Amino acid sequence: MPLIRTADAIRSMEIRGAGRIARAAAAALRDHAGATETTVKAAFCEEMNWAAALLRSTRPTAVSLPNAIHIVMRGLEDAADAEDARGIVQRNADAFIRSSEEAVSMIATIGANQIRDGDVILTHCNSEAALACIIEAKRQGKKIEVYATEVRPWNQGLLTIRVLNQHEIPTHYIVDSAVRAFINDVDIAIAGADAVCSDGSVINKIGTSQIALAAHEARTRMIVAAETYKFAPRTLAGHTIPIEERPGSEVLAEDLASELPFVRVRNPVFDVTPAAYIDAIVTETGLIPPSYAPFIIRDHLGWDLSMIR
Ligand code: RI2
Repeated sequence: MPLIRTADAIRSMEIRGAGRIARAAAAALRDHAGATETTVKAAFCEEMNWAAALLRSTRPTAVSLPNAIHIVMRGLEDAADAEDARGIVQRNADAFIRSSEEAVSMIATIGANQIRDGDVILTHCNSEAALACIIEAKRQGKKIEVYATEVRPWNQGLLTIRVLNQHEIPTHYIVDSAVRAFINDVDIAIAGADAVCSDGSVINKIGTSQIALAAHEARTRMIVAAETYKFAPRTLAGHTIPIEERPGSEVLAEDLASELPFVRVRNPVFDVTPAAYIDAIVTETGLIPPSYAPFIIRDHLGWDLSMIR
């Protein structure tokens, strides 16, 4: 898919999910590098930096996106010439896409160990990483049931229940506001992540923090499935992650909204779950307590921490 088309698809959520947008951005950079014909290194780098900035601007919250772009663009400035730079981008992108897919498989194996035979699981939104754990538990022969939320306003829960049904996993489909009513029937809640901050807090689909609160009150385990490239290096320096707010028309039809001039729709897409409400994070490097987040950033993201601005 060409660069501008990929950027539009990420912005409009035609391509969505923190992992999927990261892989789509990496593929777009790789293909753009191939399509950029200049033989002048400086012009090539300028074009790629423009492409990277365009992709970075599409969605502000999922750290997977800037991290993937950073990984793909790494080493570009040190290239001998334009051809060398092109090869660096293409190899980095392919390696990132491969490692991102392998990370989901590792997370599936590690996360499935947290699910016991007979467990009732609650999941929210449509997370490839969280679903991989559930599907692997089923593949291992564990008898499991799932509660899946609807996920207003985009209804990503519909994608989730299709996947669960395809794997013949008995599933209860519930509206978002029914979580507390069912939380005592649940043994473990599993969510994905758009970003993990250095203090171990997790940014994920709006509603995740309410689920974590309900789980905490009911003494139900809450775990998060997140690849290491979803950890946010700049949060080590105290930076916060902007929470995307999408148009009110996604929540309330414009004709109805126009009849209600005193009503303003708020539509934040993500929320922050404090580390205290998360029991563990499943990464491809192992199961970690949220307090281990800074070490993931230091040891697995390849950032020069002294350069963080
Ligand atoms: P994976 C999604 O964001 C959801 O918040 C989901 O939990 C998260 O990305 C992680 O998804 P959106 O794009 O990378 O639906 O695990 O706003 O698939």
